Amino acid sequence: MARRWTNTLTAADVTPKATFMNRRQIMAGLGGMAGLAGFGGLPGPARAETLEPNSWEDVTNYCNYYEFGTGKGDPAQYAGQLTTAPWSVKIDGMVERPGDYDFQQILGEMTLEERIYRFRCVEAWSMVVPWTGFELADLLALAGVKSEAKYVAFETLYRPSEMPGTAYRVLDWPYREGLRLDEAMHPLTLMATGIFGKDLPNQNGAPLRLVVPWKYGFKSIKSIVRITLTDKEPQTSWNMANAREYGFYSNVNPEVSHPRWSQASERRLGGGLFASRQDTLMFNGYGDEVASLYEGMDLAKFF
Ligand SMILES: Nc1nc2c(c(=O)[nH]1)N[C@H]1C(S)=C(S)[C@@H](COP(=O)(O)O)O[C@H]1N2
Ligand SMILES: [Mo]
Repeated sequence: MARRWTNTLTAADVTPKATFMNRRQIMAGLGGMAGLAGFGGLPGPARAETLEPNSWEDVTNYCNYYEFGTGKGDPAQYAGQLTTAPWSVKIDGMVERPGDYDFQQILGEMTLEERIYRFRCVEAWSMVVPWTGFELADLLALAGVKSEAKYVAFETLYRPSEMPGTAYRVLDWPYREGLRLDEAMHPLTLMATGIFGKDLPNQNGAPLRLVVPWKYGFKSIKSIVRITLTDKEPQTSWNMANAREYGFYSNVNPEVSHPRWSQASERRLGGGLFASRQDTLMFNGYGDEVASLYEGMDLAKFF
């Protein structure tokens, strides 16, 4: 197998271990992990309530991945044909060490953690998923972010031969997403490589996808092949498709309605007939951690 890794990095080029450890210890301290052995730092609402994960069946059968069709069951049915090895991620733009980073080699450089996050989709449903992954900040440190970079743009693989849904122009392929650099560097922002302690199933975005727990689900772009550091706000697929309905920030906000539906409450998936509707929390419950990122911004305007 051809290695596409073009850098000659040593551990010393990556975020120093002491820095990792500090952050890990801080997260663990905040998490107060009583009774949740097996899972690493448990940021956000996990420390205030026991988040009971959804079932494997819910998480892997009720998906959004339009490259395989727009039905919630389509990804589970069609994503199996996607080839995910070898896999490389191009990191380019305003970075010190641009290149094609081999996924397996990235994995070897990263500290893997397990975290339970409440995951919120825009169509007023939510799930709780135990993710495995590493902090996006650590991957960005590998490439070395230049000081002029202000945003991070992401792209999903576009491979029509294995992605039947791309025959339909429901979105402008490849699927694109973006974050402001401070959002990308936030310790809650995860590059997920697994769920329930197993590798990510294709329908959930193998081999690596973003998870930004305080934002609506569509920010969590799947099967990433390119990460570009830039000084301009990146274009995003849903904003390109319908700018009135989907903004760049996409923070979970019960006070700002989607033009076609309220965002004030959500249905927790998997609860069957008696699934409780619950009030949606500002920033999906992660406000203590992330509200400061948006201080002074009008969140009705920057939705
Ligand atoms: N490439 C790509 N990424 C994507 C999507 C998609 O259609 N294509 N859908 C998004 C949406 S709308 C949601 S809600 C989440 C769903 O993630 P899940 O299927 O793992 O729950 O993936 C997001 N990432
Ligand atoms: Mo979504």
